[in-house]
Amino acid sequence: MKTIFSGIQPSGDLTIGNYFGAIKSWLKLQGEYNCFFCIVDLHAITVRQEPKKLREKILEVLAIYIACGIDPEKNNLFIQSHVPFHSELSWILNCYTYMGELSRMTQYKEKSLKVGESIPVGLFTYPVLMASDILLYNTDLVPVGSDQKQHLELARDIAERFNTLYSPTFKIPEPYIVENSSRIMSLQNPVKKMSKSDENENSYIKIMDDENVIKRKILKSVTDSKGVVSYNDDQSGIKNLINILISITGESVESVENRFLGKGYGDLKNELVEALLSELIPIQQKVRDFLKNKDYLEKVYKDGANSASEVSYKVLRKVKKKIGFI
Ligand code: AQP
Repeated sequence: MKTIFSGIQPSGDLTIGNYFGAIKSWLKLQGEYNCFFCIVDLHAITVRQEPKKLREKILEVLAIYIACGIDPEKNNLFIQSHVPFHSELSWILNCYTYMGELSRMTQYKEKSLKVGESIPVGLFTYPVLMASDILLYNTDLVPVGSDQKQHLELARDIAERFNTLYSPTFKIPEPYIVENSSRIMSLQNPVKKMSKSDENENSYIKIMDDENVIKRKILKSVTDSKGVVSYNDDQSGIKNLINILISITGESVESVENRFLGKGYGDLKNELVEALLSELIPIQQKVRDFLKNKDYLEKVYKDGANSASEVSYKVLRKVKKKIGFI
């Protein structure tokens, strides 16, 4: 079985972007791949987090993974900071990565603009930690959206550099393009990715948003003045709403366009609200139930950390030996 590594930052409330873009596509991978699905808390602290909220969000993300159908018996679910080898390998690989390479990372350029003058070094070296996450598990495939492609390229470069300097040590990971997984855009600015840290609450829908909030946010979403339900780049708001709808129903774009011939945006929005509610409400109930069962969640993340440690320890030990540590 090939190995897949992926993770989500508990840096806020997960959105339907995380759900349709990551978690839902993971469901198709379980059973067919050896999957490591991580809650990347070390990444989350590259921007300031409130400790109490972070603690809550870490458990909530775990509960969301399981409630969405990611089976802890079939996959490896763990919390990144529980496996200290991530930080350890990250330090080592920092010494094999160049300032120039990290300065070119688009996500760093964008995120550093948001934090003002005092830019945490962690934000700059974030891609090295991500490379460590991936390389520690002999990962074959990494599901990546377009925004993470550059980071994966860097992970490959670092691994190849290390392998050339010493001898083959790291497996070189490949990107895994998940079929029919779509990029969900902001509801207020549909040319921008939907993001949980967006300042405008109306731009995203949280997996845990309640019924009225989901309804309000969809009804308020930005559209255009054309008045025709059509899937094209000039109508990015409508395109985004159709993408969300078909991510739930599996219907084709053409079929949606045909069904809405002669109908208005209000009809599309109302149907989308219904579809979202029927998708999210059962998940929300399960999340609440799992969050009441802290013992179960603790068992899942402890078991996950143990088996992740077994694999990653061996890779790290090999690295240390190669570079001359005793
Ligand atoms: N809008 C999206 N559409 C499709 N996929 C998305 N993902 C996130 N947003 C969308 C996918 O979720 C996984 C990891 O998410 P993350 O939270 O670790 O990082 P992120 O991509 O930076 O997400 P956010 O919401 O924008 O986080 P913040 O605001 O904290 O930086 C990835 O698989 C990603 O593709």
